[in-house]
Amino acid sequence: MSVHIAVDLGASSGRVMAGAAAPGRLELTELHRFPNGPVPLAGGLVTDAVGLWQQVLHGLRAVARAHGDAATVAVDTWAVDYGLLAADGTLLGTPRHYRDPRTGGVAERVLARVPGPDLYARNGLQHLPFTTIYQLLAEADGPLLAAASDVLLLPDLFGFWLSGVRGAEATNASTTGLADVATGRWAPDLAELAGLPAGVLPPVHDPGAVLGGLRPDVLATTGLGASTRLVAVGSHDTASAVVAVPAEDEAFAYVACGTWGLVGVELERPVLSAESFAANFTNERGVDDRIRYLRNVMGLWVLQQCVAEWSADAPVDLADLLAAAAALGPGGPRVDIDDPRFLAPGPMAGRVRRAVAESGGRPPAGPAEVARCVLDSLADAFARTVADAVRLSGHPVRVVHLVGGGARNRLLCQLTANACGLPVVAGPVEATALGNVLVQARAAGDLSGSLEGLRDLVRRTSDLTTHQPEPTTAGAP
Ligand code: LFR
Repeated sequence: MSVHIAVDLGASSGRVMAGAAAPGRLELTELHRFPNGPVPLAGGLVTDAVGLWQQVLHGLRAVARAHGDAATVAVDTWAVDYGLLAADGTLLGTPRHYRDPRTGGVAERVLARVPGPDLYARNGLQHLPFTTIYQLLAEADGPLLAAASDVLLLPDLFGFWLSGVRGAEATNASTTGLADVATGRWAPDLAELAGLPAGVLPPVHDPGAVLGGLRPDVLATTGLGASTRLVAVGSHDTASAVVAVPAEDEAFAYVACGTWGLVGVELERPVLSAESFAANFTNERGVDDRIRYLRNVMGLWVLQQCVAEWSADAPVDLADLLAAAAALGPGGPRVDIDDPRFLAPGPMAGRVRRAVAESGGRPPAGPAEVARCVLDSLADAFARTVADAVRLSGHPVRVVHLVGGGARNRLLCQLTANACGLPVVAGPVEATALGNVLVQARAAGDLSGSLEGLRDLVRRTSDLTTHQPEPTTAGAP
């Protein structure tokens, strides 16, 4: 079987995986993993893109050593962030991180000019303060945008460094606020709204496109062969994760849970109703032109930040922490986990305690109580969002698939099953890298057919755990 390299850069860690797929077989081996996160710099938050690139090269060398060569390589990362390129390919500045405070108040400026419902009709997106269109407006206050010849979304920036190709992959383009929800292509009126110089958005291509060979310098430093091709996959990590949801049929909801929890259903067509706008649901583009109808829930970020804070005093054993949180039982305090106060990095446990106190509850005391409060709140938000997705789309659901790193957290999976009143199938943990590999393998001709066939393969080859709702605590379906 030929080797397909998945470069998967997540919010808290990146990895380079070697995958292979054929009818009835799907394999994935991790060759390199490295930490990632927003880097505080000069009062802002940035992504260390060059540091990540160095790690990617390290991973590619490991693949070449282990396998001799690879047929294809593809990159996925989180959405909305970008780098600016000069005409000669120089990276201008350091890509800002979407949690950077520079977007404060920017969305409001846009919405004063274009009513929210009109914007929703054009780009189909939920309101998030850090969507690319708002980041670019903030960018225009600085010196770099005027000097840029291309705005490249992060996976496309890594693709450029790998191959020299300047393009925009469609699933990630759909998260920018600059793409037409009806066509998935750039909308000139939205680019104008963002004040973008003409021509800085590169041509959009679909997942599955074979983009070209690797640069000679990349071949020389990694040991990969001249026949290795860069392929476009669902370069938005969530799009790749949804490809690898091990669903048996279409009656499923998904929770792609890592640093974020992306909760929704897959549809053939966008939902642009007034109710959908009011509920802040998004219509992001999936692989094979499916619609990822979902909402961002804060995800494991809040717990990750709490653990980072507690670890400064003494190392925290996550398994012990979760066991202590599980032992506390149900009925504890809850917060609105989507409260914007939880968005920025920093000491989080105090924010959780204050949020509980403000709503009249008894603030959680030690780490176990805080963790339990965060996970109960998260499970409630997941359940509310699944119910909203079903109600707003009319798409029936019999099961919830929880994929990504959150699938390792048995307490979260069980609480989600209880809150949803539906079975939760947990796994695969590496759904994003699997979805990345599957689309490469299909582009290379190792697999064929629809997403349903790819999902069937994931179901038959992955370790999955089903959590049934517990009868004593199950919520209304
Ligand atoms: C998940 C994710 C979400 C996106 C957020 C910010 O990793 O890609 O889908 O809304 O990160 O880019």
